[in-house]
Amino acid sequence: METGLTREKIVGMYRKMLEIRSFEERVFELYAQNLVPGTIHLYGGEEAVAVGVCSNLRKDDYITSTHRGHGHCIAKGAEPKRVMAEILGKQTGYCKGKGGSMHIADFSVGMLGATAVVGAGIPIAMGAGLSIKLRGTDQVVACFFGDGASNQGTFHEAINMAAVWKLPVIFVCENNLYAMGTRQSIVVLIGNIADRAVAYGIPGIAVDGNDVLAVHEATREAVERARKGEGPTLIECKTYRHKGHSRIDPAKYRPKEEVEEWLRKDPIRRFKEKLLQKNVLMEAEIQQVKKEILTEIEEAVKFATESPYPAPEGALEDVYT
Ligand SMILES: Cc1ncc(C[n+]2csc(CCOP(=O)(O)OP(=O)(O)O)c2C)c(N)n1
Ligand SMILES: [Mg+2]
Repeated sequence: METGLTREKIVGMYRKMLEIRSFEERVFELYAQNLVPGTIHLYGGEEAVAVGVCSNLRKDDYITSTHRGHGHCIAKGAEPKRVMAEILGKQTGYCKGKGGSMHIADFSVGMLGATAVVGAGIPIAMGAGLSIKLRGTDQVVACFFGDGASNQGTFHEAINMAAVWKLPVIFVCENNLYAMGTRQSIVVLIGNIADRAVAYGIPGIAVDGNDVLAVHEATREAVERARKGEGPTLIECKTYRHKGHSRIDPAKYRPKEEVEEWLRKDPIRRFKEKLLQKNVLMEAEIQQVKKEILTEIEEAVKFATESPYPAPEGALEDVYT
């Protein structure tokens, strides 16, 4: 394949997408068994975005995430077993079980945190970008948010400020066509959210968010610009969530044909077919990768289910730092 990427890198990207998908399928089962406190927002169908973006980042780069953040965490290098423990509300989770599915942070890999407040991660990413600029390092921040979040005031304020100060931020809009049950086309009249970049004087690019290599390439250029001090980029990734907004949403507002069309564009299956066709991977290797992932995830489930819940006495710890 003409990608300029090593085979190891490409296989790693496939593996990461499959890991996120399998991880969440297991989370869904645990939810059905009543083992997950609160709700969950599954990322299934959007894996190429997190992986295409994060495969360009170093460990010391940062990301900010959303309510749909399991995939972002794992793509940035968080350990699945500690993500799983957090989702199950256990003491061994990244936030000692006090954050749960929507509030996972792992500073050790630059994951600055998920937030349930739509659009709240955008100014946080801008602030992290400012800290990088003031410290004079060549780190970057990737900021994930949805199409719905792009209609929040924070989008305008933070992107404009990042543009003016030429901050090293890659704004990644995951356009999955819906904000809860609201179809994007009835609340936004332009075809590409990326076109809004013009208003801030920065590059804006819309890519096929179900093509991990396309996301990777768009991000590679944006990261290069950011590291050189040339400022932010807005990347819109066109994608689709396979399931409803959250676990209680059967997503009846979506036409059947639309769902079927996007299922055919499944990013993992598409990438697998490409890899097989170009002889980058053989079917037996794919089976091996699957086996390894399933083993790893079962270990994560065991770790999480066997871990204790946090002690009530610790409820007020870590509230202020
Ligand atoms: C400030 C704020 N308003 C409303 C909500 C309720 N809410 C949670 S998720 C969501 C939709 C977000 O849509 P989008 O940004 O497209 O992300 P997606 O769920 O599609 O990934 C809404 C309205 C919220 N959590 N925060
Ligand atoms: Mg959306």
